[in-house]
Amino acid sequence: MGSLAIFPFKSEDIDVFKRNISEALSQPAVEAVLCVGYEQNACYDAIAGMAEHNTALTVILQDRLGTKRPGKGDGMNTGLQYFLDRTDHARVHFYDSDIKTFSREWITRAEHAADNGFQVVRHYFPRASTDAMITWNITKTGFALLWPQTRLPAIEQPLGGELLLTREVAEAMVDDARVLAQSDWGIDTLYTWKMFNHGFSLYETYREVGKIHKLYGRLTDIKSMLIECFAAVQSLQSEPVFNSTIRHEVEQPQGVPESVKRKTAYDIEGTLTLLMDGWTDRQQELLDYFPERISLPMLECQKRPRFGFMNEETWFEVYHILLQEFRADDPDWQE
Ligand code: GDX
Ligand code: MN
Repeated sequence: MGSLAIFPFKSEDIDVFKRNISEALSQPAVEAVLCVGYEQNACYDAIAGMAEHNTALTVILQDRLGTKRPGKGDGMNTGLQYFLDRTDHARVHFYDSDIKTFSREWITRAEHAADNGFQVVRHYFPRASTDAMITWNITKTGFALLWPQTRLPAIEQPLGGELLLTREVAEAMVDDARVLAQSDWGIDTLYTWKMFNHGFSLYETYREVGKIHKLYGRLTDIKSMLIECFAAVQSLQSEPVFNSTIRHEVEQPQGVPESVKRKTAYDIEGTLTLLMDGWTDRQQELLDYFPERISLPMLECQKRPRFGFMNEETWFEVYHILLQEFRADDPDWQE
């Protein structure tokens, strides 16, 4: 019995990562920690070195399971398969390895909710005002627009990598070919959607310390995440949702720490020029899919960056069009 804690990782700050592993190992419900690496790099070697001195810690490389870009999805699914095939733990936790505010308390709170009968526990947290833009603009928006009658859009953190699953939930995930195929950043969207559609009960804990983690430079750094998360929503759009509701409890948000209030999550000045640069003829033609009150200000971006016109209503309209027309593998659409 007991729990397995999994950290997917690529290349992270080794001190932060090691501290997180130690926190997880020190939590009484955790019997083992599994780190799933993208490749054998310096970070992998450092964690493998730590594992030599600790029998409860295992480090492996991710398998090629999916059909999309090999990314975090292959990492998480490799972890789930290990959990099911190689252990008999009752519960599995996932945590990002770069969280500076992580502690064993996160695990304790999730375990407590699972003790109360919840099958899935997700953590949500106060975010810097410019952080979690993909959560807000892509995933929550997509769920709200496609399944407004359900509780899917009410899930506070549908994209978070911090969650607990009981064994039956893990089994349902790897039994679904679409989930296994989603090897890229779209994995979190697929997990959330699938868990909801299966009717698994969900508890969301509020982590007041916030998720302080590695930040981005220009928004180009999350270009692939943006596209892959949108494409994941798009791939689900004609799927029926069987449940309008599930057992779902959400902790009330408490305070927001000063450190989170003051943080800027990316380089805004560096990002603005992206609106101006590199327009091709074809990209200009693709604007014909949109009404003029959208296409004209977008065209003007070549002379000066504009974005004030993109209010909530306009984004709603754009999102609808993108669901129909966007081609995730087309470089002009990506830009
Ligand atoms: N094994 C493996 N393979 N791990 C990966 C890979 C990969 O290809 N890519 C990233 N990771 C690890 C990474 O080392 C970290 O531990 C975690 O996955 C998340 O990656 P990070 O670069 O920190 O992404 P970010 O932007 O923090 O995104 C995470 O948080 C988002 C959020 O907070 O909303 C990630 O879990 C997203 O899915 C989530 O939406
Ligand atoms: Mn991160």
